[in-house]
Amino acid sequence: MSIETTFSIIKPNAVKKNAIGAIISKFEKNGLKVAAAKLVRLSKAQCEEFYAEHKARPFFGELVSFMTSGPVLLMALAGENAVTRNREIMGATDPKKAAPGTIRAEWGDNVGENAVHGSDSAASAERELKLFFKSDEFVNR
Ligand code: FUP
Repeated sequence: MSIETTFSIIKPNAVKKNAIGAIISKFEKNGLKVAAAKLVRLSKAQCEEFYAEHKARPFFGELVSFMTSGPVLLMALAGENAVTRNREIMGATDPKKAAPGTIRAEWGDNVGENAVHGSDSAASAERELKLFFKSDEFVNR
């Protein structure tokens, strides 16, 4: 067991549903703490860089347009095995396949508008956190 920090986004559809509090509560009840957070509207360039690995996928354009369609909450989440734990709390990418009680089962609309993003590995978490947060924006608590 080790304390990790992972990167999370509450996506535009979940922000529109006014579910920020309920989603953060889910993280907190499951052992993760918010270590940094900001509510922003991402630019097209920021989204394209963030999702660069999906550039060739057929859904890339739609993904970028969805992620820039409204404000998102960017967060650093800290806790034991935070990367894996966050993925468990989020549920499967496709909300229809997400286990009951997971965030995507509750607030996801479809495979694209799936309420939250979470880093898929420690290396991704490091890259993604660096894209959006400066080192002095993290709080140890
Ligand atoms: P995840 O790591 O669970 O977010 O899933 P992926 O890395 O496979 O996908 C990244 C994002 O691409 C998803 F959050 C939503 C989008 N996506 C689609 O829009 N359609 C798909 O068929 C697969 C993914």
